[in-house]
Amino acid sequence: MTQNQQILDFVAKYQALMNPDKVVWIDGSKAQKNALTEEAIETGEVLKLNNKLLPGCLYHRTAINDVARVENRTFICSQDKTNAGPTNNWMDPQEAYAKLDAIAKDCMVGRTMYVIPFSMGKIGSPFAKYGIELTDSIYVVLNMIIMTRVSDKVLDKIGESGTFVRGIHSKVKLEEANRYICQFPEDNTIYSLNSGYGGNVLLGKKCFALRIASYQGWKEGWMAEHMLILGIQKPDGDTKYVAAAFPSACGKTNLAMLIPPDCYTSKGYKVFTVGDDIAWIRKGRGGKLYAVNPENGFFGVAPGTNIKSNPNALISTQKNTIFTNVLYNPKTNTVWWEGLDKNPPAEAIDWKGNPWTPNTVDANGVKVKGAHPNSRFTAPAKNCPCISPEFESRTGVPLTAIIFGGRRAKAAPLVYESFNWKHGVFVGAIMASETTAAAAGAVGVVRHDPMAMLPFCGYHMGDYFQHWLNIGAKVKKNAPRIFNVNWFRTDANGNFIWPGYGDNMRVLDWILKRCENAVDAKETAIGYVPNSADIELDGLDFSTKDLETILDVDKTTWTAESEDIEKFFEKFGDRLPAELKNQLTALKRRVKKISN
Ligand code: OXD
Ligand code: MN
Repeated sequence: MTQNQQILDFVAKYQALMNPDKVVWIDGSKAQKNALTEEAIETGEVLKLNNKLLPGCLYHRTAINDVARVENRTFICSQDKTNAGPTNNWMDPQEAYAKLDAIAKDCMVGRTMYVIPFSMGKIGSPFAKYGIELTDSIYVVLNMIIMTRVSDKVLDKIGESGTFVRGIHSKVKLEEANRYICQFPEDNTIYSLNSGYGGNVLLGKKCFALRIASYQGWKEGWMAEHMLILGIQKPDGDTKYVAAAFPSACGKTNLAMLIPPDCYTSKGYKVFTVGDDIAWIRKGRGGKLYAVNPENGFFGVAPGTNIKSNPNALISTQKNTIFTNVLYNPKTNTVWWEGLDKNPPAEAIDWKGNPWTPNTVDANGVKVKGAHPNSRFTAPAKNCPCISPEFESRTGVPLTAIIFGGRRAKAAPLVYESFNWKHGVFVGAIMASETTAAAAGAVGVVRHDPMAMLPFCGYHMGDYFQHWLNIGAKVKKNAPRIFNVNWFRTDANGNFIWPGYGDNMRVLDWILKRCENAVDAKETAIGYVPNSADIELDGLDFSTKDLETILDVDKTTWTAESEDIEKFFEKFGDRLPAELKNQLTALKRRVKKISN
């Protein structure tokens, strides 16, 4: 397959350690993919779904102890502990390699080792970065073929540059106690053992395109971010691009694929999806920031996805898609999940493989979910009806705005704009959000999640903040404007106040108008907040008064918030940029002046 000695040495080293019966090089061809699919169907690793209703679609269940990213078992293995920073788990690289090698020894006996050459970003484009993942899972191979650009051409490209990210994955025995997701940023290496869940094992995604790439970007002067990218085409045909960072399972896929309300579509507005999870951003033509989506598919959360909430995502999953941990309907040989529709199958098999009916309850009488809350679809990006014509762009799309957003029942207003780039970096750094099922652990707990990168930043987060400030200084007046949104404010009964989904277009519209200096705003302690009359409410049963309740900036809440930020910032010690300390002091001063 290749004469590149570095690649051959890498494969040989882990072949010798893990001792597979066979080594298969993945070439990206249809014929090989089909043969592997047939093999996985035969062994039961995947199930072929109804070819009429879901052509080319497969179903898979992971082990029940292995359904989400495991942040407490994820490590940044930098030579110097302080370089991993206070927000990452750290392991000494020598110790980590020794520990992982011991676990991996002979783990592929009786198995095949697949060698996957893949590209993050369009092969040969200025943004592209290459990797090789070794794995003993056909499920991983089939997912990687959807999520990245898998091709033997990558081997030639690596030959030219000589550098690639080394990914080693084995299911080993799927033991929780020996599950490790280790990143070695200084070695361009990822080592993932004892898991079969996407976020831990599709090494191109979180491990490479965020953890390793954020480190590469820091060293090379660009950024790898946990952001969707979308384009809004206005009636005059001009398209503006926006990137938005939200923590996992907070609606990035829904926002990326939104369908605007009638009052916009009737005027000719259209939304195009460039990416739903990861953006690589760098300075380009005209001194502006440009973004690409380095992925080739969507690894989306299934529950809650339906023909109303996100028709584009649902349509994307109707062919050549892999469903993981959703409910299986044996009668129709199809799948179902909570929130798909109001017609669950009368008898089915739940995500754990147990018989299920809509009335199944557990020992405590609580209804059993058919699909795991973090069940997923892996769908090719090209299936998406609103995929952007710029999806394959080699140079990316110019960013007009960057949006940060968390899931906050209180505190953050529906939308506000930062005063400038430096303040915008502060706004990103103080992001907090309620935890979701995308990561193992408690759900609904508010935690600080700067720029939605808490689980994904491959180096010291204080240095990461400084990197953001440096990038702003590089693009100066051409910097995108920075905003914060919160779709998740709740009323006294815990119900969401803002309708969200397609109606978020109304907020994006305000954001674009701000970027064009076409609308005024109220200067508040935390930033510029819309005048309620400037958010389009046409066609919505939502009064200006309702809007005001979610645009308020409350003194007591923000006083508590500032104290909490201060505590969080203390973690970073002297690696917290002075600029952010000054921003906090200024925020506190402004909050004090809020009149009740
Ligand atoms: C994801 C995640 O899968 O953030 O995108 O967990
Ligand atoms: Mn994500």
